[in-house]
Amino acid sequence: MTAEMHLNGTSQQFNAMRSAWTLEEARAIYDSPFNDLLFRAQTVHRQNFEPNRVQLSRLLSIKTGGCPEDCGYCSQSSRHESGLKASKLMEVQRVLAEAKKAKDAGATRYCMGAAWRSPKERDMDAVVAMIEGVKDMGMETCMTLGMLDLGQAQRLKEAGLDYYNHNIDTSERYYNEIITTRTFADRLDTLANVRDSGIKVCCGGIVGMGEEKADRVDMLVTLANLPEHPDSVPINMLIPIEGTPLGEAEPIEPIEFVRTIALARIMMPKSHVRLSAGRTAMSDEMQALCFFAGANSIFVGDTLLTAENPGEDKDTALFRRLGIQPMERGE
Ligand code: SAM
Ligand code: DTB
Ligand code: SF4
Repeated sequence: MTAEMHLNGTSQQFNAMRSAWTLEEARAIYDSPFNDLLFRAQTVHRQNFEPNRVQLSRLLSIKTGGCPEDCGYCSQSSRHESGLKASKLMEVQRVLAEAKKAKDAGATRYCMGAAWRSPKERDMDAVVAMIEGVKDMGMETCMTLGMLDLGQAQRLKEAGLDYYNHNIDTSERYYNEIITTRTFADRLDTLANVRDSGIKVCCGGIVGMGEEKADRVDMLVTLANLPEHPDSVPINMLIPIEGTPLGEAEPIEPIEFVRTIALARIMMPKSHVRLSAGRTAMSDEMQALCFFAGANSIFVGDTLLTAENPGEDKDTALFRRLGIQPMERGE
């Protein structure tokens, strides 16, 4: 089906929860005239969400650096010379004190990330206590701890975990250029374990890693064709980190980035599309276009896991200028 036919289609067509997208269809949408693409993405967005509401998530690195994996973009891999100091798993009480600050600043979801290949048995009690503590504060909980087997996913679910973040990062074709220590299939296995345990899936990727347009489209088609659309789809713009293999990567052209957001919105109409890493390098106008293209979630706070984020003052000012309000919990 062509992009034009879609544009002339009924709202039913716009809104359909599809999970059998072809690469050709997706490519035609991605390549359609920018105004048509944005109009369509905004239409889908309005059919499924309050158009002027954006969900706020806060990240905390609960275990930083020293990671055995070799992800080419990451400051936390022990294989790169990024200069980052590795630290042990944070104490539960410290994590909860940080979570309280995030809640007071308006975050509705608290995402805790660890630089692990996968969690070790000895760490599970602490991780469970973190989930329980953050839930007791009334925030949604999210964790990103690397690969999970089904038993681990079930244990996190029993602790009350709402979301698990595990990204496919790029297309299957380009994947081996970026990561060699875990496969694309490993990632899909973890996503299946998370889904089967009843935890909601947060899964997206990174753009601006030297991939081609076809890889961006392919990555989104993989996400949109999962057995269920991920509840959250983080789209990260590469933050080039000195000392990593991608430290000198050419920045992505902003219009291409906005097209990626729009395609995610169109193919996964009910998912929260998160304008994720890389906002410090974006103009206000680029972020505004991303919101218009259907992004409706961001990370708030001065830091992501290890890299910079715009911070509360800048985001409050941007939201005021754009007339955007934070989403309530569960919206
Ligand atoms: N270690 C866990 C894992 O990889 O599964 C969780 C943390 S990892 C840092 C979470 C995600 O952050 C990565 O999959 C990647 O998509 C994103 N990310 C990491 N470094 C980034 C960078 N420099 N720029 C943009 N996104 C990045
Ligand atoms: C995701 O897709 N992006 C977040 C979160 N999931 C864990 C992480 C972004 C990390 C950016 C680089 C850093 O802070 O080191
Ligand atoms: Fe480790 Fe995650 Fe960084 Fe990969 S992205 S090196 S798994 S912390």
